Amino acid sequence: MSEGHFRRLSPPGEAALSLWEIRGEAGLASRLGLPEAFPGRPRRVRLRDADGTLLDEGVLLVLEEGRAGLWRAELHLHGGEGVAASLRRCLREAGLEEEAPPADPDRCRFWRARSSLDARTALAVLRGRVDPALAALAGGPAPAGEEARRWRRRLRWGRLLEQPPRVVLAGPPNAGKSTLFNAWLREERVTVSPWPGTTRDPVRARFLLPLEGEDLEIELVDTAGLGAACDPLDRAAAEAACREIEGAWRVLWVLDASSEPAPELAARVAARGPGDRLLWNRADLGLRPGTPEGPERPDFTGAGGRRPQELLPALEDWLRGELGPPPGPEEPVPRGEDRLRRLARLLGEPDPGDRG
Ligand SMILES: Nc1nc2c(ncn2[C@@H]2O[C@H](COP(=O)(O)OP(=O)(O)OP(=O)(O)O)[C@@H](O)[C@H]2O)c(=O)[nH]1
Ligand SMILES: [Mg+2]
Repeated sequence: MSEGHFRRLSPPGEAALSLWEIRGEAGLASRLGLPEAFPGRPRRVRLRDADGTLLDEGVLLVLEEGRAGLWRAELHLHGGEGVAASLRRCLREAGLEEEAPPADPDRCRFWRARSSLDARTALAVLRGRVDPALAALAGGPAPAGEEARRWRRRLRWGRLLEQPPRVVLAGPPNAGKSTLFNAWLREERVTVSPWPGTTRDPVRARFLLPLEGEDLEIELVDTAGLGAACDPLDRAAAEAACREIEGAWRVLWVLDASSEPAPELAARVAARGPGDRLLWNRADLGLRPGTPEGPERPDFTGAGGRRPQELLPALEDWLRGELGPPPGPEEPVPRGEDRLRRLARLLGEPDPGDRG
């Protein structure tokens, strides 16, 4: 018969701390060599195995003691997998059985939040500030006017937080896309070379965009140059780039400022979406004569490779402009696919996919 149960509350993987729940009958604490602690009052503990070898130092928080002879506590230890293995061995030797971790997607979303806006909105859900607002919306008449507009904005932000907006760098070979990609990430992430056709497979990486005192995670994609694809490898690379462009939230077309793009590419750039932009890059090498008007006119001119600090603030302003103001602290932003789907239905919207 089992002497008690334990489960890991915090997600596995590399982390500074890990949280464990242990429960069993009264007297379990002393059998495990844990000190007495008053419920609700954290106490420092040294975790030792049966031979007295120190395994870790942490904090014990007794949650329940006495009710029907039950003892339930949280143990907060260091987070490495080695500590987890020692604890498991120790507890199993004492006759405790491990249970599956709680399936609590809202808590996991908060723990795994990658940006401050992500964390804030995930915490609001966890604290029960969003579901009552959704329930009230579902119970009342269909929202209209200003109220509907506000809820649509929250739906859009919920989606942007669930799946970071994807910004794709596209353009001909050798226009400096990869150099700009590295500069934007502030990291030498991909190979850059003076030979066209360096990038083949799309490369994705994420960065934090500052946004009104908070930040939002953006996915940046570097792609292969689109040009006269002669060999099958070039063609496959260009097709992969096109798929990225199709699935983008926004596209930044990167052209070489000093040379005329191929007509097919120029037409494609001119037909770009209203939220997409055109950059004339490598402008330190000179500009081609005559600035075109209309959709062929560049939105930005600069040198992503030589003077990124002059270009990046304008590019980030563009993204902020496309995003619009983030939701305020009191606004209930739905998180998780289920809530988003429910809200979309209440608003009479079809299904996810935000290019708006
Ligand atoms: N002078 C100058 N050179 C640049 C600039 N940006 C990139 N380069 C150079 O241009 C060459 C091509 O840069 P990449 O970033 O590899 O270009 P790419 O568009 O990724 O090229 P592909 O991967 O072949 O499509 C490299 O030699 C870079 O050092 C710039 O702003 N000014
Ligand atoms: Mg490249």
